[in-house]
Amino acid sequence: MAQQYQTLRLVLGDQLHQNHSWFSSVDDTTCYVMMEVWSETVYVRHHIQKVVGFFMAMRQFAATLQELGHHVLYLKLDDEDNEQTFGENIKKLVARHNIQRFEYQLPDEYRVDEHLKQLGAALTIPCQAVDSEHFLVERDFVATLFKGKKRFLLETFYRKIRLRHQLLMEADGETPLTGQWNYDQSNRKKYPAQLSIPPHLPFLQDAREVVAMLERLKVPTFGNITPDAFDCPLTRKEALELLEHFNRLRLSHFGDYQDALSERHWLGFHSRLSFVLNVKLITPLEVVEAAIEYWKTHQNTIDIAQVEGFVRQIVGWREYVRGIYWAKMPEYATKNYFDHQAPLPDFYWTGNTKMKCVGHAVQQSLDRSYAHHIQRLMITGNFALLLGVHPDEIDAWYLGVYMDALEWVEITNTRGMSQYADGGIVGTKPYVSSANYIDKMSDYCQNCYYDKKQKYGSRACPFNSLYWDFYDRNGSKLKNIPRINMMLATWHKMAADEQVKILEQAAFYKKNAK
Ligand code: FAD
Ligand code: DLZ
Ligand code: SF4
Repeated sequence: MAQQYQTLRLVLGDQLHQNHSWFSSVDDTTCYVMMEVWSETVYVRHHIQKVVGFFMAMRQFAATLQELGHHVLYLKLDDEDNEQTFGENIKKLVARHNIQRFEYQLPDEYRVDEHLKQLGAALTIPCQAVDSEHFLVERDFVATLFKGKKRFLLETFYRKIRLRHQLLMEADGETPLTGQWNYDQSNRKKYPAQLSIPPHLPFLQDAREVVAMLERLKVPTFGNITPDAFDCPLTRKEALELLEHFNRLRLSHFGDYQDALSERHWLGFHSRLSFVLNVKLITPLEVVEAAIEYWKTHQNTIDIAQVEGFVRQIVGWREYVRGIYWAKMPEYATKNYFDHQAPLPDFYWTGNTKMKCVGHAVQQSLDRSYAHHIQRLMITGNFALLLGVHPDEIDAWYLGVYMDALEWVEITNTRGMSQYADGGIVGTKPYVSSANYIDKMSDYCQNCYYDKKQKYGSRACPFNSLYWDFYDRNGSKLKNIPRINMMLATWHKMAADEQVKILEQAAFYKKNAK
């Protein structure tokens, strides 16, 4: 007979939170279950590194819980006994182990939340959802804060969090350190040619077993992996090492070069903490507190703009987009403000394009399952928006390609910030640019097949004509956005024959982007 437990607790693949109160004591009547399931693996086509990263981190977490004395059931994707959905596996385990009570931590994704609510209703035993004890504010904090408002301003939210958790505040508890809340304006530098960027901290893992399993089961994935040297932090110890490395070597220039792009650097001064944060191996509060602590003891070499920029990303943007997700789902996933309908070009899946900037960002994404924020926003996102790609196709790509992609943070950044498909809930304006901005922030244009200065002609940079085409076709939907008005006026003042040439060139690229 199978072992009997009173309580069954589900731990999802992005709930690897060792310091959760669930694990504070060992209880022989409680069993934890973790499962690799087909339903989560194929709901979107994932990069192979994402699936491997999740499964390996889950397996290590299960082993850690066992070492701590907890009872853990772990279902691998190829276990014969695996019913391949959370719900069916739970039902089977409840019956087999004579479970009297089922508990789960609130999931971060709407899809899974609905699935578990339905499961709870179908079970005949008591079912309880508890907090995941990871985020700084509750799921509905943003919705409550902005009740009745059309715009959800990040800055309002960010200041509330700084005050609530007393982060970078003066002793009076009300004034931000130095009197200034935000140093966004100073985070706009391009990499100087001579700047030396520290090497990244690799975490080379032997992923051969999991890769072989995925191949054997013919799990549909894309992207590249080196199975015996898969580079990804997978444990809490590794997450803490990555954080220490970031504070020591990257924090000093984080803000300065946050928006910089280069063919020579894939990481720059970014942290690469998003995966370990999103699977909860580390908490946002411990990350920002460690960065602030480091800065306090190194104020002679690190200025406040660097640490404030970092804190804003984590306790500002990250928490804020989660709040928007829960305030606006499920309707959010259908938003298409510009009614864009074009398909995503093939080169998003292959990297095969003559555009140096797009090619670099896509190839890096295929090789590393990682791109930093400005690559996602101002290169791949910008180009898809200019081209008028349907947000569903763009979301599927972003959700699949990045290790850190979970819908709550992916869709709000993609459909919201990047594509403005929500009509301005997350972003105050669409993030579009011509070659001018890309050239200002990068070294891409100097080695590109296309000419950054040309708007039309056989070598004209596609960003240029598509940029003006975007204003032309969406003028009526853009005219009330203050910072966009100026560009609309410039477009309308342009000579008619110039406009025709630009629009013809854009029409060509819309059919033949390469
Ligand atoms: P760093 O630059 O070192 O920043 C530190 C941390 O701040 C990140 O680890 C992340 O946790 C947080 N952060 C920074 N910017 C954001 C943001 N806009 N929203 C939420 N958190 C932020 N982030 C994800 O975690 N998952 C996604 O699926 C995701 N999809 C994105 C899609 C698009 C189109 C865009 C424009 C951005 C997306 N982001 C996403 C946000 C951001 O690009 C990544 O968090 C960041 O690039 C991860 O790299 P890093 O850890 O080196 O970040
Ligand atoms: C991303 C992912 C993948 C690929 N596979 C699994 C899985 O098999 N089992 C699991 O528990 N979690 C997986 N995850 C992470 C989930 O998508 C995530 O835990 C939920 O969507 C909740 O956000
Ligand atoms: Fe990108 Fe255009 Fe610059 Fe080429 S010229 S790198 S396509 S912006």
